[in-house]
Amino acid sequence: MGKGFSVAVAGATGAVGQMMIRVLEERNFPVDEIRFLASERSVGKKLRFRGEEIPVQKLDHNSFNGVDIALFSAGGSRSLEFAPSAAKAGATVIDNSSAWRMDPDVPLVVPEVNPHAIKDASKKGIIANPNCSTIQMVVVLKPLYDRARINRIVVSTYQAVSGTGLKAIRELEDEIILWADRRKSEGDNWSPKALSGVAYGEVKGYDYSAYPHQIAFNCLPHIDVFTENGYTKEEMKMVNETRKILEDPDIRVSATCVRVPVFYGHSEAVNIEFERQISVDEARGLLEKALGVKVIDDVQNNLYPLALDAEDQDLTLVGRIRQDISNENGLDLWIVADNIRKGAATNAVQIAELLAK
Ligand code: NAP
Ligand code: 12T
Repeated sequence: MGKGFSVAVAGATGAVGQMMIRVLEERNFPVDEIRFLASERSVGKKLRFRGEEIPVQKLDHNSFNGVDIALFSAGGSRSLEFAPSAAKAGATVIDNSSAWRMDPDVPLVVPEVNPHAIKDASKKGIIANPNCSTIQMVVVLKPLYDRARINRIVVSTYQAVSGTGLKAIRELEDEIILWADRRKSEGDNWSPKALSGVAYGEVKGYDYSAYPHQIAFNCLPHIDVFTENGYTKEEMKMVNETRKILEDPDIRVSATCVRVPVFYGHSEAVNIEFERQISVDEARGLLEKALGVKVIDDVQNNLYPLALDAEDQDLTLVGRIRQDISNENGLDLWIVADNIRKGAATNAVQIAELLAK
């Protein structure tokens, strides 16, 4: 072997896996050998890496002999089943699912925030990548937390369909096309409500649906499954992961996670109550210097972070930085990032870069 690593990508054919492959190429990660793993359905497919066609293999317990770094994004149940095998074979797993994130022996890492946490990677051979919505929020919160501590966060998210995977991206596209086709064929008889109440599967003639309701022209306050306390799992990930990454179990967090008809880029309205007062100017100054953050905050010129501007780049955008008029220790922010890049693939490859050092 040369100076590089043997890397496996589990879930290589998916939305996140495909982006992991691109980010490994873009960042010139030192790869000597790469293995692409997915389900049986993908065996026979080939994926390109640095101009070379590489066949996809079926993910199984013997996939990891000789692998140094295994990037997992094949869903939580695959992570639970196969990450320990990868670790046993000597690989360090960087897992994108929620399966291992809250395990006390598994570091939960955002390289701009808590790179030191990877020191515990050897405990289980697994490092967890946080949830996309958590990553972009803590990248922005960290420099503010270091200055003024945080008592409480109230966050509402506006999450893109790409977070659910390739099937959901296609579903939003299909619903929009169906809407446009009907608009054309029905002319003035058209009502924009015409799609609502119609089971999407019935209209399409087949039944697959990524969501329990139409997502086009809609907002669904429902991401992942509901839990006993009335919050969804996605909302509780924001609570628990934020505390773990900032290493402060006392931060209070309340989240409402909403799916919106956007393809790429999660947006978040975040209200923060600090322990000490922090001015807007001070916060802006800290964020302008923060790693991985770009301040876009010029409302006179209609400039604020937008999902379409976050798409396909790695910075977390923050704007609408303002004093909370209801709380002297409060600030309000609008935070946007590409959920598939910084929210998943880029963060995972950055963790691999920490390991490589
Ligand atoms: P996706 O587009 O649906 O892709 C799923 C991938 O998993 C595909 O490569 C698929 O292979 C593979 N897979 C599914 N079942 C499998 C099986 N039984 N054995 C082996 N491989 C299997 O989904 P995605 O958006 O890329 O997300 C993948 C996972 O990443 C999610 O489940 C989630 O855990 C995680 N994720 C994390 C974040 C984050 O917040 N950090 C964001 C998004 C996703 P085939 O093509 O062969 O079916
Ligand atoms: N259900 O990594 O649907 O825990 O957008 C990320 C995204 C789970 C995760 C989503 C999800 C995760 C979603």
